[in-house]
Amino acid sequence: MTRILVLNGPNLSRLGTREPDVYGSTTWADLVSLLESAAQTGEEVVVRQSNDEAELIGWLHEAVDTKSEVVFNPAAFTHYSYAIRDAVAIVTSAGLPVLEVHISNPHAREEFRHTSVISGVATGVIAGFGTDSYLLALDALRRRRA
Ligand code: CA2
Repeated sequence: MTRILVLNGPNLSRLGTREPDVYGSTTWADLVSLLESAAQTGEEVVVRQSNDEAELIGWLHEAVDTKSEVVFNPAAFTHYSYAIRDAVAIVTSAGLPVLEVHISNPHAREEFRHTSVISGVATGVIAGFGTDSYLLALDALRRRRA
C-alpha cells in the first residue's frame, strides 16, 4: 500500500470562498473529496490542511516515519519558511518524493511570490493548473513509481 500525504498550508481551507479568479470556485471540501476519491488501487490518499508551521513540519516528519509520499502546497510559507524547507529536505533526503504544488502560477503574480524556498529541495514542482495541479501531482507520483 502506498500512502500519499497531501499537505496544505495556511488559508487553503478557505478555498472557494473568495478570489475565484485566482484560485477557482472549487471549495476546500470539494478538493478533499476529489483527492480522496482519486486514490487508485493500492494507494491511500490522506488530505490535511494547517495554518500552523509546526504542525506542517510534524506531518513532514510523519511522512518519513510512515514512508509516505508527499504532495505539498505550502501556500504562503513557500516564500519564506526555512524551517519548512529543512523539513522537506529531511523527507527527500530519506528517498521519499515531495511534489510542491500550487493552484495558481506564482511566477505570474506579485514579485514576492516568484521566490520559493521550497523548490530547491522538492522532487518537482507543478503550478498554475488550478486544483488539477494536485491531480497532476498524484499522476507524477505514479509515473515515478512505475
Ligand atoms: O497558488 C497556490 O496554490 C498558492 O500556494 C496559494 C497561497 C499563496 O500564498 C501562494 O503564493 C500560491 C495562498 C493560499 C490562500 O488560499 C486562499 C484560498 C481562498 C481564498 C483566498 C486565499
